[in-house]
Amino acid sequence: MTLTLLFAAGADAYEDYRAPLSSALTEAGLTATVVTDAAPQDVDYIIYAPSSSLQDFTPFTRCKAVLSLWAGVERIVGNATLTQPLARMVDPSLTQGMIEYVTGHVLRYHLGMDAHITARPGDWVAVEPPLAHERQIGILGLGALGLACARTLLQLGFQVQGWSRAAKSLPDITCHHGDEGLKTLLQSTEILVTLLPHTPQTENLLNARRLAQLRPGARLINPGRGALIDDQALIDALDREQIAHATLDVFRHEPLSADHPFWHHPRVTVTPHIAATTRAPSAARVIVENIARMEAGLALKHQVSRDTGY
Ligand code: NDP
Ligand code: OXD
Repeated sequence: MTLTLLFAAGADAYEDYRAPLSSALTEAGLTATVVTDAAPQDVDYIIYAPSSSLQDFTPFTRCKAVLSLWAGVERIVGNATLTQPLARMVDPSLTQGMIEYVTGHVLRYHLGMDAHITARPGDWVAVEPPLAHERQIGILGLGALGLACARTLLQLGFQVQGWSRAAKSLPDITCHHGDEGLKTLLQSTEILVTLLPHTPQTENLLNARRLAQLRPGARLINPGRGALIDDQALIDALDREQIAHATLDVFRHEPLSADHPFWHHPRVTVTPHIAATTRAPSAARVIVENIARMEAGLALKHQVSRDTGY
């Protein structure tokens, strides 16, 4: 049987994905046509991105699953017309990208690199950075990305604490959960990394009260989602130097408008949602593997829970 895969993730992305999907389908021994337009009742699987114009899933009566090219699914998970199973993206290249982004910015803070990059002639200020084992890193979110970053930072010698919804026990990582656990983590963290999904429970998680719990002079790296942090509370905390610096990759509204205070704040680095991108060659294999699993009667990998929203 020939499957019909509707690529509903935008025309530009389609050009990137056409060849990798075709190779992955051949490798998996699946016969399928990948189209950007089809009669909804003929579609077996939908490949999706939040930028898609497809918002009403009701007519896709035969569709067995919707496969997101994005890890974050906050813009689709609450769609009431989506009754099909939804899988989010977990992909080795995406994970590697996030490891590199987080490690790079942690090391920048850890080594105090900015002071040397911006030093003026004669600024001979020799501040010895601590070694990694003297530095406390806190990671909010211990999922596919948070845990991968935690493990890499551990390998570099950092002390790593993490926070998740469910209680966890992980080798060498001090694990916390719940409100008290979050407070404990924040109070001892020098560099905080936020890798949580945006859900009703995580929205504005880092509000004024919680930012004030951070160790004074802490640094913040947010490649998770903009809505995890109360923007004004962060600016206030930076102004008071409760937080020494923030590196922000994600924002409530993207692209971040040129007049947003984050662009202009001397202690904020803005990166334009580039922490980790889904790359077609590896993501196509992930998508096809999931289709093959469903066709073989196996459970979808990385299925999103409608209860938790991630
Ligand atoms: P996962 O679903 O694998 O992990 C999410 C983690 O967050 C889990 O550890 C989960 O806890 C924890 N969590 C969720 N809700 C809560 C809560 N209410 N309280 C405490 N912990 C909570 O996601 P990924 O690691 O794959 O991705 C994380 C996020 O990173 C994405 O949702 C997306 O927003 C962002 N992202 C950003 C990119 C960028 O380029 N900037 C690229 C890709 C992703 P538990 O383990 O108990 O379930
Ligand atoms: C994602 C992202 O969720 O790029 O995949 O932010």
